[in-house]
Amino acid sequence: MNALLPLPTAPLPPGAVHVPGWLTLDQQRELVAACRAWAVGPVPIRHTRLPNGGVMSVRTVCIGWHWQPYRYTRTAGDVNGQRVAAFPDWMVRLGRRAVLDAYGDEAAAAAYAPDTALINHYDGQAKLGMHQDKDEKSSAPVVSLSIGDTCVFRVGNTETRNRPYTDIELASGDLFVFGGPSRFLYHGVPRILEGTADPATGLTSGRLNITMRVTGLTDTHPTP
Ligand code: MD3
Ligand code: FE
Repeated sequence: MNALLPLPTAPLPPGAVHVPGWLTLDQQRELVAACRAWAVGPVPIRHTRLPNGGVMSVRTVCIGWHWQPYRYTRTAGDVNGQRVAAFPDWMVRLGRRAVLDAYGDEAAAAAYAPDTALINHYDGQAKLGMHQDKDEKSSAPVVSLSIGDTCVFRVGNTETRNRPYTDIELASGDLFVFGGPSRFLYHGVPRILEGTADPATGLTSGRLNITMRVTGLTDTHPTP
């Protein structure tokens, strides 16, 4: 019975908001150009090394603050020692519009002050295992923007990296905001749907994901 009907998608947890097609093609093109410049330097995009000796399949470049497992610093001691590029004001404004459109809360949007972004590039084989983002000393929302190939995005729970979770697809131009009770959810990217991108974004292959965050750090109170 009903074998030809799609299964209903489980509702997203409170605080998790998906806005498909939020970015225009022009905005995607501008973001691709900005990310392409940041990928060159001052700290080049690279596969992050993990403390266990492994290497992430995703390539990452950071702006504002540099993330390496499991802390933020201003300089990239695990890459070339340079200070990362500044977090631009235009991206703060984009983050505020994202929070406003996701929650309809003008006060929350005005108060949102992202100071770092992790920019991930996935080739067709790259994956991101289930994890929590908890190196930030703030529970402010994370704003995620996707460009290029569609991916399967796994939205988990706050207790374990295993079930229950829901798989959804994130396509080019989609906005996802994780705030409130969803801020410390386990999540991951089990699969890229290779070749699904519209080349008009300027991205020649793979998937680009930008996550804006609030580190909760200051230069007078950095992590040691
Ligand atoms: C939910 N990136 O960079 S974006 C990451 O597609 C990361 O590159 C994935 O997970 C990517 O840490 C997923 C969506 C996302 C990002 C951060 C979150 C979801 C989140 C933080 C808390 C809860
Ligand atoms: Fe994450």
